Amino acid sequence: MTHPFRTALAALALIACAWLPGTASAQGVLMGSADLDGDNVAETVYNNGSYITVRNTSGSSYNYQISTGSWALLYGNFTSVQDLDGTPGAEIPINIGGALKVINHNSRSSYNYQISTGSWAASPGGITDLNGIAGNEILIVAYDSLKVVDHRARSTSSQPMSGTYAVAVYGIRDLDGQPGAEVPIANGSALRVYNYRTRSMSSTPVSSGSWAICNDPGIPNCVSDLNGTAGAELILILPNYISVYSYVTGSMSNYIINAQYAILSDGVRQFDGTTGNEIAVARSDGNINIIYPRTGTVQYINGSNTFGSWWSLLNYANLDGVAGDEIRVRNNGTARNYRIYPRSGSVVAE
Ligand SMILES: [Ca+2]
Ligand SMILES: [Ca+2]
Ligand SMILES: [Ca+2]
Ligand SMILES: [Ca+2]
Repeated sequence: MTHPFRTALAALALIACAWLPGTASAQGVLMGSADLDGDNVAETVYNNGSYITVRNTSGSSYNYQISTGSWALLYGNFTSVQDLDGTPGAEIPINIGGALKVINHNSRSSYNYQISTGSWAASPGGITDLNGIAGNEILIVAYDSLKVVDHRARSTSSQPMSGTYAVAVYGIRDLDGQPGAEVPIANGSALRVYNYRTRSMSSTPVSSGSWAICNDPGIPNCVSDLNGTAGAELILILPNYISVYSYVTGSMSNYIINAQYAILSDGVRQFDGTTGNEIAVARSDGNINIIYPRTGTVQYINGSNTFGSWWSLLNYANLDGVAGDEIRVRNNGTARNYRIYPRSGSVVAE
C-alpha cells in the first residue's frame, strides 16, 4: 500500500500543531481563562515565569509583573479566579510568598496585601461572600491567625488564633440569617464562629475530649437549617452523643445516642416535611436514630426482625406522597429490602 493519503494527513497534523497554542508557546503556559474586564468575553491568562500575560480575543495582551521568586495562584489553580470586588470581571489572586497579589485586569492594576512571613493558604471554601457586599472575600489561614482579605475595601483584617485550629470548610455558610457566610472553627476544646460582617469571634466550650464539627462532603446538609429559623445550625460529633449548635441563639442541645454511631450518608435531610432538616444516625447496635432538632426529640427505629443489624443504605425517596423522605435499606444477611417510614416509625418489607 502506498501512503500519499497518510502523508497528507501527517502534513495536515503538523500544520494543525503549528497553529494550536502549545502548552509552552511564545505566549507562555496556559493558566486558564475567565472574563477579567467585565465585557462577558473571556480573557486567556498565561504564565510567563516572572510575569503573567492576559490576552483578549482580539489578540491584544497585557503583562503583569508578579515576582522573580516562586508564586502560585491561590488553591494552585484557576478556581480561585473570582469576582473579588463586586465590579464585573474576575480578579486573579496570587500567593507571592509573604504577600497576596491581586491582579485587577479591569483597571489594569494590581495590589499587594501583606499576609505572613510564615506559611499561609486560602481556606478551601473560603473565597466567598463574607459580608453581604458584592464581591468575594478571601479567608486566609495562617499559623497564628485567621485573616480576611477584602479586595473591594482594599483591606486586610486579622484575628489572632492560638492552639491548633481547623476551619470547617464545608460549613462556611450563613449561620446568622444575615447576608454573608460565617466561619465555623474547631479550636481545641472550643467551638468558634468568625463573623466578618460584625468582625466578631464567638467561643463556646464543647469538650476537652475528642469532637468534631460535621464537615463532610458526603453529608452535604451537615451545616444547614435544622430548626426552621434563618441561619444554618452546626452538628457536633461527640462520643455517644450529637450536639446541635445554633449560632443565632448561642444554644447547644445534646442528643444522646448511647452507642457508637455514624450519621448516614447524605443523612441530614427532610424526613418530617417541616422546615429544618433532621439527622439520621446508624447506631453500632444496628438500629437507627433520627434526631429532630426543631422539636428536640430523638426517634428510635428498631431493626430487629426487619433490616437487622447488618444492612446497607439503598436510597432516600418520598414513598408515601407526604412531604419528607422515607429510607430504603437492604438487609445484607437476607438480601431483603425494607422501607422505613419516619412519620410513623414503621418498617415495611418490599
Ligand atoms: Ca471584579
Ligand atoms: Ca463581599
Ligand atoms: Ca451571615
Ligand atoms: Ca436555623
